[in-house]
Amino acid sequence: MERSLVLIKPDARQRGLVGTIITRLERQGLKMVAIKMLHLDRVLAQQLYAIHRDKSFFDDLVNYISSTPIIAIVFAGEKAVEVIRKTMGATDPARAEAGTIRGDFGLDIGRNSVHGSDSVETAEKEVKLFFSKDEIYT
Ligand code: DAT
Ligand code: MG
Repeated sequence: MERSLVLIKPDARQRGLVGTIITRLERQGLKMVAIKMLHLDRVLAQQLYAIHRDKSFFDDLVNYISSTPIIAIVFAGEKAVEVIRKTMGATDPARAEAGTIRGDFGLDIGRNSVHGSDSVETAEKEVKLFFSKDEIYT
């Protein structure tokens, strides 16, 4: 079964959107197999976003995701990575379609409410960054 990491970012957690976002993902048939709330340290934030190291927005991104606690979730299901990316919508909420999480709740390209792994390979790496084996249920 495919797995993927979802993060509910500070803007969404602060506005009380955790339940709504989880519900939208569960409605797609995805099963939650791990969940925790955590305040990311900068080292983990930099690892998560290592691919963006050279981008102009990297520091803002790391500062933002480690600013206040977030919710980390592992979802499992058929084509979980793709289903989550579709349910999230485009990176920039201004371009994300209505009915997607980012389209409906995202504030701007930085504060876009959710993170979802972008490929099956990335997903496995990201799941391991956030969860130990015994924290994930089958
Ligand atoms: P996604 O989160 O859709 O996978 P990404 O991997 O390209 O998008 O970028 C990671 C995060 O970085 C994204 O959720 C928000 C931020 N970001 C991306 N492009 C940005 C930009 N041009 N300016 C500011 N922040 C940006
Ligand atoms: Mg990405």
